Amino acid sequence: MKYKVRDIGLAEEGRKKIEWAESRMPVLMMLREKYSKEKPFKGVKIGGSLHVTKETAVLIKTLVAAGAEVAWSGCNPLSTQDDVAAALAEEGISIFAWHGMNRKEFYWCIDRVLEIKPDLTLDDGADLIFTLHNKYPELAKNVMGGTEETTTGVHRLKSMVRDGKLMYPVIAVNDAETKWDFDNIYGTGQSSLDGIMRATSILLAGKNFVVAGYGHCGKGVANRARGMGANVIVTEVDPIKALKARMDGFSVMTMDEAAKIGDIFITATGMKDVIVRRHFEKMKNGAVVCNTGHYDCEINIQDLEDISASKREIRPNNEMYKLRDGRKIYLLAKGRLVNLAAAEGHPSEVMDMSFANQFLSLKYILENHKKLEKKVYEVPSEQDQLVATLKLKSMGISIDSLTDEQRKYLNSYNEGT
Ligand code: ARJ
Repeated sequence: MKYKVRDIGLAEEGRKKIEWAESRMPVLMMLREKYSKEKPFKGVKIGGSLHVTKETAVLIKTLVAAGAEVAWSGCNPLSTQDDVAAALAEEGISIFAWHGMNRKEFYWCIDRVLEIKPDLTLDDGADLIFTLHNKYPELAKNVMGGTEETTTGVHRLKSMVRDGKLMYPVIAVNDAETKWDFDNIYGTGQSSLDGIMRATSILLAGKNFVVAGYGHCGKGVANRARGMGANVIVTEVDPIKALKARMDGFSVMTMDEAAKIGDIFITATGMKDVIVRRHFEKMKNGAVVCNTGHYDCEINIQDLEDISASKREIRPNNEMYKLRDGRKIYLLAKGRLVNLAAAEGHPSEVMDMSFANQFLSLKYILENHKKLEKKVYEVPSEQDQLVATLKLKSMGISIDSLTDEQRKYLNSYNEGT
């Protein structure tokens, strides 16, 4: 089976979305221009599991232009853009992804990707790597290496390394400065609000906007929500992050306190059970609850179901839960990451850098895998510098450079006060 998508007839719409993304991903297009000639991935099979969006399509097309054979599945049952998947299928990409798949179908798609016996893997959330290791260990032995897109996936892989389970080297693309300091902050900030506004169409100004988690993603969401005029409240378990949130001017309190006053709740922690039954029981009538973390474990939906008399979809990606006491709580995107399930994910401009890091990290593994160990690596620092330099160039921005004298000073210790 070459591909399985929702409707191949959506391909034309998908092609237009991809064309739009290509116009806003100049760094990846520069890499495509350069490497479509050199074809470093000629004869190389790449298995990918990453949200099927217009931006991911630009990455896939760039890998194929550079010579790779690619097979792909989504990395979340609700994040696939069906028209983009159709466009990729029509271009001959082996893609297995559609919006609204169930868990069984999700892993069926990953199994199809692994049928190409990949030389390199590309993951977002480590579900493909984990399946490869657990279900097809004989395949994992032949993989040169892989990459991981997101914080949650990197944590999962480092746990595998700790237990001696990782069978090949993986580069943590998430930890590239030109990924987390832009994608996680500005991307998650804007796209999460985008998802909330598409699913609710509510005014953010003046609302009590509760952000659980003040890591890179939570910080981005809190700042963008403040920019829209919301009264932002942060909850945390880490005293340093909580202090940072307070010094950044946000109210900080426990979720038990925030539950009583919040109008909109978003989780960005990577942790399970952040919003549970006792919080729902305190919430105001009409509260909106959503998540922007990678997995759908942060909001305990079973707890919400247990105290509800009924539920029905009131708007796309927006379910109205009617509680037994008459209050209504609105759950967005079934608790899955709201930015990709109810909107289109981060804007192309930040994914440009994240995916340039994906491309260059895969190329680095291809060229260096023989000397890499079975552990999680940072991206090479010169790669981070290169991605930032190319991005600035695409923006028409020039910066200063150190003189020889300054370089000497940088490495000296003789000159003091
Ligand atoms: C593809 C996206 C997009 C998008 O880089 C982000 C991250 O860390 C993942 C967590 O699952 C999602 C990923 N991401 C955000 N926006 N991937 N296309 N437009």
